Amino acid sequence: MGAVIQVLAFVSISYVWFTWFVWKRRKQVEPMQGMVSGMTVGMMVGLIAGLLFGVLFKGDLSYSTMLSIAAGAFAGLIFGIPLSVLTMIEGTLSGMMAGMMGAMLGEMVPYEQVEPLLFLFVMLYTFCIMLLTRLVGKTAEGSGTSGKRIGFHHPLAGAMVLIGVFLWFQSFPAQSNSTAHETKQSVDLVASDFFYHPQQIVMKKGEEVKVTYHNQGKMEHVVEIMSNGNIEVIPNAAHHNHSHETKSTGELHLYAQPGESASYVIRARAEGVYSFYCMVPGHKEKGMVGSLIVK
Ligand SMILES: [Cu+2]
Repeated sequence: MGAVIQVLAFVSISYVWFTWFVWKRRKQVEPMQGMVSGMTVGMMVGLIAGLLFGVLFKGDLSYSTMLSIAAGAFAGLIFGIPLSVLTMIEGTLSGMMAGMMGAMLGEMVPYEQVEPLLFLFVMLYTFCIMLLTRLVGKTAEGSGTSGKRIGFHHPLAGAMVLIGVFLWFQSFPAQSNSTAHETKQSVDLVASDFFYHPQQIVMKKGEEVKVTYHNQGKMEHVVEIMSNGNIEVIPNAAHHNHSHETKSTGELHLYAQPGESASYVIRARAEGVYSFYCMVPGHKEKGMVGSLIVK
């Protein structure tokens, strides 16, 4: 979630900066510029916050919508206060509407499409802020009160900022919904009535191994490794749901209904030969045993 915090920080800081920038020039800003700025700020903040909240609180659309509406409305309102009542109204309403839409987007868009969408919004936001800064700055300058040339006068400066945002987005870790850390080896263990295939699993001491157990039998089967505490399950590394996957319940215990699979990532602390077997009464005796060799 580091990326989310970075984006929120970037949006907040540039929002505060732009609000301050306009506030300092509130006497010279043309009403139309103020209105459009308020609308833009409310809308972009609402949209970006909405998208993020929609993703963060996926499944609870009313909650993410409330938060996003509040964020957008707040941004638009605060921005408008030094300018005019109309700007306040415009900013607040734009923020509310965009927050609502952003939250819906976050709720609906699949995870892998969130980042490109977020990138698009942040680029648009950055571009709008730069453009408005330039317009407001120019007007203020023209009226002569504020002689300082702040803003993006040189077209290259604007391009640099946009390239910066682009590069910054490239630095985000690629979103992956699968295992959090790299698993070196993976083993498929098939169970049927009444045997395991393979009957022997070989792994290296200290190495993480993802064991995926497929129950291809007509009955429920279990894989239980007798490790004497020498094998540990790496938490959160496994059981990410493919549609038919059930979670492992016990420590070294994988359970799956007929036709389903389950997986976990394990690591052995000590060399040795350990056995695994099916805990369903009678199955071990019928041949559901195997060995796990740790070298
Ligand atoms: Cu069994």
